[in-house]
Amino acid sequence: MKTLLAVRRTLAAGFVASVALATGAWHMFAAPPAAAARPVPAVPAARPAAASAVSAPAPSSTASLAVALSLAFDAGTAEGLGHSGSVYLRVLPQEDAPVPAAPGIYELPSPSSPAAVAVLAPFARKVGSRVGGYDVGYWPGELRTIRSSSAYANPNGFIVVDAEDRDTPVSRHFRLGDFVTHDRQRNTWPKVVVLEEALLDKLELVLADLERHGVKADRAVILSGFRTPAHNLALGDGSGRARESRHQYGDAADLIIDVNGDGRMDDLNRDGRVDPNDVRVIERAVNRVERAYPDLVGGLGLYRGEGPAGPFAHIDVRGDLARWDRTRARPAAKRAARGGNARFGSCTAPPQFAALCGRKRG
Ligand SMILES: [Ca+2]
Ligand SMILES: [Ca+2]
Ligand SMILES: [Zn+2]
Repeated sequence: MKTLLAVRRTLAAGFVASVALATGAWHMFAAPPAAAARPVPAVPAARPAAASAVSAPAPSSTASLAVALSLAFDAGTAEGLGHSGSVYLRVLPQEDAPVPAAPGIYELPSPSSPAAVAVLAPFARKVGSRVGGYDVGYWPGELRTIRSSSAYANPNGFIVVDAEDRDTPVSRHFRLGDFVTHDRQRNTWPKVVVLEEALLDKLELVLADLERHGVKADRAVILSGFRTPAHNLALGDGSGRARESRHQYGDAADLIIDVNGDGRMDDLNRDGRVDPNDVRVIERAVNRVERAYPDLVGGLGLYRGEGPAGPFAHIDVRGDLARWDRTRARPAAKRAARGGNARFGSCTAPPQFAALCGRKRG
């Protein structure tokens, strides 16, 4: 369990390190191989300055680690990453880090929006069903229960999330804690999360699109983000396809728009009722976003919602267009008997979406 502990380092400001020293908490900042045992100097935020700094021969101090990771974040603008410019988290496989860096969340200095780099713990850190002390189960690719396809390959690594990392902003509207699995290991830290930047980008684009179309969408609630295979299997999803759920791959989220903060989907179409027609407002936004950004194409599921949150939408970025509708009350068994989705080439959708499948690009 110790192997994954204490990987959070806040490199943004020297004073944080100073406070850590003053309070004797420096050990919390697990020393990477070459970390200097000194307060971390403030790191220049400007990317042009960082460019020259990183070409220096020895990227061995904690400061140059921060500089190098700032480069890895490189938004190119003062805003965040992605088409939306609203993604604040760079997910970085450990082998792609510009300098040796321990897995963890590195918050970076940023002149405007928040910025953080998550250096992944390699998938090989998983031993049996566990990563450290956290039980995740087995991915379909490990069990070979699924056709081999890159979309269903095992994740290449894990974001290690300690309790205090939950508040790290990952995009304009979401924090890292929104995506952790809601399972029985409530007090087990660190947890691991799989989360794709493209999902965050798509969610932000959908919210922005809704706002542009006059729908208040400044607050969304993720009902379910990443799900460990163990938790996913325990839940099932009523469609018999739980084993393949994109939630295990960090590119799916179930969400509601909840600007009024009552924990229930808002009346998005303003007809005085909260019902599946409100999820269809999200559906239209997702369709527009996918037309504008074909690289973010993926699944959209509409759910009637039996819980207190009411109807909700599943959105993912699996790479193939998929659509399904669970807004009509129908027992799962009957639903299965009727066949549900049909396949159109590599596209899976109810028959009424066949035209959309035909429009699929890239
Ligand atoms: Ca609400
Ligand atoms: Ca409504
Ligand atoms: Zn879902």
